[in-house]
Amino acid sequence: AKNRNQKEGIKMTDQEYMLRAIQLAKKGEGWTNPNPMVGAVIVKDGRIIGEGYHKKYGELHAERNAIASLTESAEGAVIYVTLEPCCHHGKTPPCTEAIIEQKIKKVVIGSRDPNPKVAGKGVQMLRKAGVTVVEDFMGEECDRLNPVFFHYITMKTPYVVMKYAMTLDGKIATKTGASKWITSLASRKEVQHMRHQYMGIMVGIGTVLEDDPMLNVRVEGWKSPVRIVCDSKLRIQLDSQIVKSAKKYRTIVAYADQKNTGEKIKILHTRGVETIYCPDEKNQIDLKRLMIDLGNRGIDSILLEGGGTLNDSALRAGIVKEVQAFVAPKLFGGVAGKTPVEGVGVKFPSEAVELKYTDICQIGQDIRIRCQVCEK
Ligand code: AOF
Ligand code: ZN
Repeated sequence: AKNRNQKEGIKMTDQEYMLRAIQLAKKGEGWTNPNPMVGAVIVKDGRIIGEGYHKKYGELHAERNAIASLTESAEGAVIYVTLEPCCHHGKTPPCTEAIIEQKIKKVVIGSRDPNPKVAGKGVQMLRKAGVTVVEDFMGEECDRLNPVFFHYITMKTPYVVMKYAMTLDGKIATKTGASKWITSLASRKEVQHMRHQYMGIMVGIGTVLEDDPMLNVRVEGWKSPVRIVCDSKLRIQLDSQIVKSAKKYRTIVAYADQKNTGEKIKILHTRGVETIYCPDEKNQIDLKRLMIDLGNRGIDSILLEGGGTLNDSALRAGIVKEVQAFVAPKLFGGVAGKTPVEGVGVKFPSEAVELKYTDICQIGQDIRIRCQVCEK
C-alpha cells in the first residue's frame, strides 16, 4: 500500500498517513503489554520515507523504529505518530530526542499520553526545540488502540473484560450444565484472539473442577495468557491440566482460606504455580485487592471468562471495565439453564449495572456486543 500510491503519483492525505500509522500499531497487538500499541509514519515531499511500530514490550518505540527504517534524511519531514512521543529515559532513550536529532520539522500526534512521566512533557520538549506539533489528530481513532494502556498506566490495576457466550434467551449452559458449543467456530476463534490480546485470563474454581481447561491459545503466532484462578478454599487438583502445565504457562491461584492449605501451597509452588492470599472479611477473595496485587505483578489486562458467580462478584466489586457478549441464534429455555451473571441480582431496575454499547458486529452466525461499564 505504501508504494502504489507513490508510484502512481496519488497524494495521500494526513488522515491516510495516520490511518497507516494506526494499521502499523495494530501489528504489535498482544506483544507490547503492558506498554501501548504505537505506530509512526515519516513523510517528506508527499512520500513515505520511513515507518515503524512498537513490536514488543521492552524493545524500540515506534518512532525509533520508523527512524531506523529511513530511506533518506528526515530533515524537514513530518512524522505521524499515534501516541505523544515519550521524553523520559525508560528502557529506551527518549523519542523526542531522536525526532529533534533527525531535524524532523513537524509532529502530528493522535493520542495524548497519560503516563505521568510523559503527559504533555513530550509535546513541550518538541515545541521548545522549535518543532511544530499538532495534537489530537484523529485522537478518537488512535485512543481506540489503547484502552488497556490508558487504564493501567493511571490506575495500576488490570483492565478487566468480562466475556461470555450465550443463547438469544440469555443462557450460558443448558439445565444439565452443557455448554459446548453455544457459539460457532468463528466466534470461538475470536475468543482465542482475545486471549492473545489480553495479558491474563481469569476463571473461578468451578470452571476448573468441571471442565479441567487449559485456558491457553492454540493458534500459531498468538501468545497464551497468564492463567488466574479464583479459588478461595484452594480446591484446585494437583493433577488438573492447569497445575500440570504451570511451568509452561504462568499460572496464579488466588485464595482466601488458610485452613489446612500450608502443605498444598508448598507443593503448588514447586509445580510452578504462584499463589496470592487475599481474603475479605467473609473469607472470600477480595477482588479489588487481587486486582491491585496483579497490577503490581505487571498484569495490565484480564479476560474474565468466569461462570455466573465470579461474574457477579466481579461486577459488584466494580472491577469490570468492559463487557463482551457473543450471542448465538439459539434458544435453550428452562429456568435451570445458567445465565451470565448469577448471585442474587438487584431489586430494582434503577440499581442495574449501567452499560454503554460501543460496538456491535456479526461474527459467523453470531453477534458480538461490546459495551463499556459506566462509572457509578
Ligand atoms: C512504548 N512504545 O512506541 C511508545 C511508548 O519503558 P519504556 O522506556 O519502553 O517506556 C514506556 C513508555 O513510553 C510508555 O508507558 C509510554 O508512555 C511511552 N511511549 N511506549 O512501549 C512506544 N511510543
Ligand atoms: Zn518513546
